[in-house]
Amino acid sequence: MNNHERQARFREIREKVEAEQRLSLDEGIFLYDPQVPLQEVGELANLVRERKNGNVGYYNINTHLNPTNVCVYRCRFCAFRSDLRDPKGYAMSDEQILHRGQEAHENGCTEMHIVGGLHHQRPYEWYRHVIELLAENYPKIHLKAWTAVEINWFEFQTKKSIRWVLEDLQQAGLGSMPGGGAEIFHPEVRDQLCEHKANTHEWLKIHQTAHEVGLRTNCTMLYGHVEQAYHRIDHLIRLRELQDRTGGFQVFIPLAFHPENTKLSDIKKPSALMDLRTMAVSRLMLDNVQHVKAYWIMLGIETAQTALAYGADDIDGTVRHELIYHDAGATTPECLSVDQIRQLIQEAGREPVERDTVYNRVHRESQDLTDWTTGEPVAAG
Ligand code: V47
Ligand code: SF4
Repeated sequence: MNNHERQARFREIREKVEAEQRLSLDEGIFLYDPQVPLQEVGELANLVRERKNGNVGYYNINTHLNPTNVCVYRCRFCAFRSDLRDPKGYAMSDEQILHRGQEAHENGCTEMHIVGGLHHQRPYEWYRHVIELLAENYPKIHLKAWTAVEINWFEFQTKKSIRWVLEDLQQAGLGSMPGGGAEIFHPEVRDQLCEHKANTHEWLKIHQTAHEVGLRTNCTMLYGHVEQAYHRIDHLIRLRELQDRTGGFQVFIPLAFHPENTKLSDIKKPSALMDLRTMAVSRLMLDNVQHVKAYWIMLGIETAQTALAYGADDIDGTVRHELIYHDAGATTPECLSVDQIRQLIQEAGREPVERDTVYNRVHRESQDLTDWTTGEPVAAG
């Protein structure tokens, strides 16, 4: 395709986006062509972002909890997991888990993001207990927990249906599900990364069932390893098709591969240009998902700020105790204070808005962070 043809093709795509028409697989792949100026793809994504979410830049006050890193699987991109007998391996006690809950409460967190490994010796009841323990002691903190990979493991452990597992976890206090474990759906890639864990059909079926039982969920895509543009767009279209049926995805999070300490450590981390293009193309393809998140821990602060002009409207949270990206070489800080996160959104020209996990605005009495259970001032971040 020569330059003239490329410009004509882009004009057609622009007209479709302006008319709120859906982009095709071929059009998505075209937008990944490095000859198509990133700036122009970004501007188009920004149009959609502002149409859907105005000038708002969302963040939340949250913390992470990884109750165990011991995992029966060995995904080739994972630096977090540990073998059962490895000194790095751990499984938290109730006291340690409650301590994290208390810390989250004192820091004004509205959310705990809880995921981990699939421990060889911990039964389903232990994973359920983690939720119940926190829900009983900290009932106002929303528990966004267990990826579809974990739910699939619980199904295997309990020999019950997906619906049974999800409803049982809801009863224990589960509030919603994070988007991990999606990786790349296309078998040409998935089979190279993580052939043993929940497959594409199972991942999608679990999210569909979660939506049916009233749980909102998030969705992700792991990019920048062995996949091609075709696989990324195929992945986005599979998410878009499920969203057409259920409407239960609230946010999409593109996840940039971090190679350090993984079995794919010879691959280079994706560039900021790739990060921004993926953000923008995702915003353009996923016309039926309300939010796109630039997860600052994974992107780095500067790229996450820039992403707020390339389709993203959310930067995730203050975060604390993140392991998955830091084990894989992320150099971002361990957490940000509320002031810092608000400032970085403002610097990007957006209006910082605190949200809860399901995107309700959180109204606090003043911007000084107060503990929402007691009204007392708390130290943020
Ligand atoms: O499923 C693991 C990915 C996911 C690496 O729902 C890696 O709000 C890059 O899903 N390099 C877990 N990625 C994280 C996740 C997530 C994060 C933030 C917010 C939300 C949300 C979800 O992280 C895994 C996998 O896809 N991952 N190792 C790595 N080395
Ligand atoms: Fe286990 Fe999850 Fe790591 Fe895969 S990505 S090895 S399932 S902890």
